[in-house]
Amino acid sequence: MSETLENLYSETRQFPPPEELAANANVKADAYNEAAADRLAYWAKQAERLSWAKSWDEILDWSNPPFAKWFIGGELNVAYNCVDRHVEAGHGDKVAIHWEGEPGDTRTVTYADLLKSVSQAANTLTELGISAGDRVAIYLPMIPEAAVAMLACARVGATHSVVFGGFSVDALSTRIQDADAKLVITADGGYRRGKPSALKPTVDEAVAKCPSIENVLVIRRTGQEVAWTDKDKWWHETVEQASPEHTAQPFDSEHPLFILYTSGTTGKPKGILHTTGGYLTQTSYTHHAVFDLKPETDVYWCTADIGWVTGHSYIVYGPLSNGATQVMYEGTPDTPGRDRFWQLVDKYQVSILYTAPTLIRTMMKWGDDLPAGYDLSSLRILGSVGEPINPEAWMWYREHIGRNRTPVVDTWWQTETGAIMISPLPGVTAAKPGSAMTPLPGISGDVVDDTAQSVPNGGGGFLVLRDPWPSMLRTIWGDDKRFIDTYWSRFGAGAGQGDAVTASSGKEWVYFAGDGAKRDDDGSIWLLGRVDDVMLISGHNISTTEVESALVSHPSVAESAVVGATDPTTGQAIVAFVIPRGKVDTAGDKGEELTAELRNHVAKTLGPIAKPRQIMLVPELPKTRSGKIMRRLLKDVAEHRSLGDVTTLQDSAVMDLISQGMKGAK
Ligand code: 6R9
Repeated sequence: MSETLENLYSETRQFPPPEELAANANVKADAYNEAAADRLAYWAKQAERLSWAKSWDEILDWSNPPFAKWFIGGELNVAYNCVDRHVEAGHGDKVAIHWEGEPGDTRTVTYADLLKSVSQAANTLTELGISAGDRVAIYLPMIPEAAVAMLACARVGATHSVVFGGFSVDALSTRIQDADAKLVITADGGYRRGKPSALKPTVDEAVAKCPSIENVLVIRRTGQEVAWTDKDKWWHETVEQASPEHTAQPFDSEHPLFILYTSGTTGKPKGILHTTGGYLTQTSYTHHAVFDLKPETDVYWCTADIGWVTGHSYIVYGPLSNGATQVMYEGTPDTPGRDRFWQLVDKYQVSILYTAPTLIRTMMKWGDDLPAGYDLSSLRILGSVGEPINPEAWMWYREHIGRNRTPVVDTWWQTETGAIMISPLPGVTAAKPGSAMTPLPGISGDVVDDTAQSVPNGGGGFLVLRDPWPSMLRTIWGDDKRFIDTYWSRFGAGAGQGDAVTASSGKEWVYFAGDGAKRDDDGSIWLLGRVDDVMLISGHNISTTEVESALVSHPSVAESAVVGATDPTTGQAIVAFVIPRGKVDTAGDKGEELTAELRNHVAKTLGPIAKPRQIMLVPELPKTRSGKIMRRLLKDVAEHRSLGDVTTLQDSAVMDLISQGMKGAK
């Protein structure tokens, strides 16, 4: 990619916060000034929201960049912060988790219940020989024990590595091996799409390839038959029989809390390492600031899976450290019906909803009538994460779910950043549909050109982060060099010098996020997708996001994915895959009429340069378990290649459907 990204899309709608929300917001506009005046003091103040067994001596040690240390000398226990302190403050009876199983069974878990389970699980971990610094793999469905298992690890100082339930034997075993884990916590299975889906057989096969595993703790969820080995122990025969007394020991602020693997498009998965004090400080603070959580009255629901970083930071650590009451749902959004989400919002009177653009666009496809049938008046803040949210999807979310009242916060961050970095503040920002707006107080995000110079307003380029932040990744597990190469060698002090760089080079270290972005005329930041996906059409750098947003702005389109396919005349040409909205008729000639109309619509919205060469109408798009579109597979289809790595695909049947449709096309 050369200096800039073409800036084709313009959006002028803007929505200031409701007055009452603004007046009572947890974080107000002065926070930006306060953080700008003294960034480290600002973070130290946020760290004080937590309970420390020993205070820190120094806020940030950046003497050995890019290896940061935060709150040096401080000691705390993460589980104590997420559970015990709320019980000690008299909130033991408060609901922590309203859990809803897919078949409709429910459990209500209070903070006192959570304390009991986490303490019991911590005692069992100790009995099984797990001590501080050991690694534990967690492979579970969305049941309360998933949070309990993570917190129990944190409580005894073990480093957890959560793997999406449903990932393959290969994915699970390579992650266990890379982290050299001693224990797996799993379940017989979980419910997905109306039926039990087994997990234990995958664990059995994986463990057979992983000699480091000494024990497997198995939760009974579905009651399916399971094979049994002498490493296996039932959770209900161990944890649930263990003593509920356990005193949490504090750990060093830089003690490893978890490893979470990100797949990326090439190479082996990267084990992103997060530590204790800085991570909890920023997840807790951002959850408080971005969702304006009022723990006494709000009911919060993040629809992510715990296998995704969003589940770590915004189901477990952020919300629980803030004493939130939240909803946790086991299953898929279309079981038993496509109204399940709205039924749950209505039933639990959810006030803060945090979900992904993929789900919002799916809901658009399913039609406006479904949410219209429910009382969604409890909602006061809506959040989005995972991909750029197209302006039309943002508008639909605000209108049909937020009933035109609620702020929408589009939150940009990554597994690597650990917590939200760029987002509106719901009581401060006049948000624009499709923009993540501005870095949070204490965060320095920037959009730069090839030479790491900030682009002017109206320009596009690469998203970077300039100063270390508390919840930043500390390294890639076992691979410091890859950590430097991947994130720190594109720009700034680390550029082109490999690991020979020293702090004395005088240049600033710049974190390369791998995302394209632009700054609009007011300076607001718009994310434009992964730089690997940027298309080069007749010498113009065009982002996939802008073309997709143009397509989604057409009333017949629910969702779209575009890729640049090799083309003899233009270098690359735009090929678009489009899912029509629910009621759109695409039978016979109607389909061709629609694609012709859509090609013209894009040309009219963005200019002729962005007109797709070809548009395919498809029933589904290939997505990861966290809902990100896998454009690389669509590119393989568009260029008539056999498919690359499909191990992280959510539903493998989708690619067959798309490839078949492609064969039928010219
Ligand atoms: C939290 C999470 C990180 C990548 C990131 C970017 C994309 C996430 C976004 C967004 C535009 C947003 N991304 N949030 N793009 N707007 N609000 O998703 O972590 O799974 O590691 O993915 O997701 O491309 O670089 P992770």
